[in-house]
Amino acid sequence: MSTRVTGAPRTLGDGAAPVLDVAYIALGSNLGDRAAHLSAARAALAALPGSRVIALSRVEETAPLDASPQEPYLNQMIVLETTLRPRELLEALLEIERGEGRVRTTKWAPRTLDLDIVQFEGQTVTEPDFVVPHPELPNRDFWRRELAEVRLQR
Ligand code: A4P
Ligand code: MG
Repeated sequence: MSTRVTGAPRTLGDGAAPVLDVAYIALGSNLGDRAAHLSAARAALAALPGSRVIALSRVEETAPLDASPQEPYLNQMIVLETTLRPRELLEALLEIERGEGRVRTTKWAPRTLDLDIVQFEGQTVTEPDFVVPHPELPNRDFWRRELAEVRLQR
């Protein structure tokens, strides 16, 4: 699997240090070898250009939020320091999902790998197809628990 993101690192000006964002990324899987999909996602995130994993929560098993019968999820939160712009990061996450065989069918369908940007430190995104903080954050106890866990490591 390979992930390619184009574009030079952002800088504040000539010779200035690159602009670093801190992104809180939720990993989820409830299809196939769930642990292997999360493991591949961790490796792919760590290998993104201009990026470094600075904290990660434990992997936890959670009951599916959907009322329809589904397998339980493995969930984990990762904190990524990155020079990628928010949109570049989202594109990279979608490519990592595809690399793990993610096929989009219906909303909330079982998935090999789901990568959601839950929060950025110090910035919000409100675009038609891209919203950060993730609108579901208030409704997901496991994300809030994992956020608390990774914040203790910072
Ligand atoms: N998108 C918009 N904002 C964001 C963001 N902050 N981060 C867009 C990532 N993507 C964002 O996502 C659809 C589109 O959302 C993306 O292409 C991107 O442009 P999707 O993953 O194709 O759709 P989805 O996952 O079926 O729907 P949605 O609403 O994204 O669902 P979620 O929030 O991903 O939740 N139960 C348990 N226990 N654990 C889980 O992790 N996850 C889901 C899916 C359902 N039930 C779960 C869990
Ligand atoms: Mg998603």
